[in-house]
Amino acid sequence: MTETDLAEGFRYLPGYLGPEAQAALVAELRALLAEAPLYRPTMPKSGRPFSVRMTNAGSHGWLSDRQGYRYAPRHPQTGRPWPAIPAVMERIWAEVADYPAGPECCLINFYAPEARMGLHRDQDEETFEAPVVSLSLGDSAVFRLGGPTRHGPTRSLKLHSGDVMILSGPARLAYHGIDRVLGGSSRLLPDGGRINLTLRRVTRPAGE
Ligand code: MD3
Ligand code: FE
Repeated sequence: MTETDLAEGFRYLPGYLGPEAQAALVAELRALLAEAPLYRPTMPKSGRPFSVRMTNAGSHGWLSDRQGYRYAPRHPQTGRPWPAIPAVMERIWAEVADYPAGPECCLINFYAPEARMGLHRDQDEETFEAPVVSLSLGDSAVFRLGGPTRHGPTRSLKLHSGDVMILSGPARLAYHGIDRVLGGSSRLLPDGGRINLTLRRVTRPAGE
């Protein structure tokens, strides 16, 4: 596989969200996390805990537990519906997604400095026609992007606070993960760590 194959459908927009908008979003996320607390998902079957803690906003929240991966309308611990997707995330989707329907899931991942995310694909959605759009906040991280198979070539990219990535077309089903977080690299979050917000369309819109 060539570099262009790896890159097809992958857009990287460094510094897309400026420092003031980042700080405003962090303030909004504090209130959101009070309503929908971060929890630690577990791996299907093994029940091994993730190192990343998660919560969601939107109509469809992505969950992992012993039963498997799925989307659900309510927080698994509080039983309450997920909060609304922050307006700035809806705005980013409208600006970059080039897709006729809105996002249904805003997965919020919190990485303490030791947390990682192993190589995987996002494939629990009904449609892959819509892109995945992600925003990084806080500490920088080493992101790994591969291709359509688990054992093919990969490249690595440092993600910084405010960076946006768009994965569409062939890249939508690419393997990817977070190798490590660079603790102390940002002062956006007073207690450190990294937040990633990932927007996904889950259901096929009418007409697709
Ligand atoms: C590349 N999150 O939640 S976001 C995930 O930084 C996830 O927390 C990582 O992978 C994080 O599933 C990476 C960027 C991302 C999201 C989806 C992708 C990259 C992707 C789908 C295909 C290829
Ligand atoms: Fe992913």
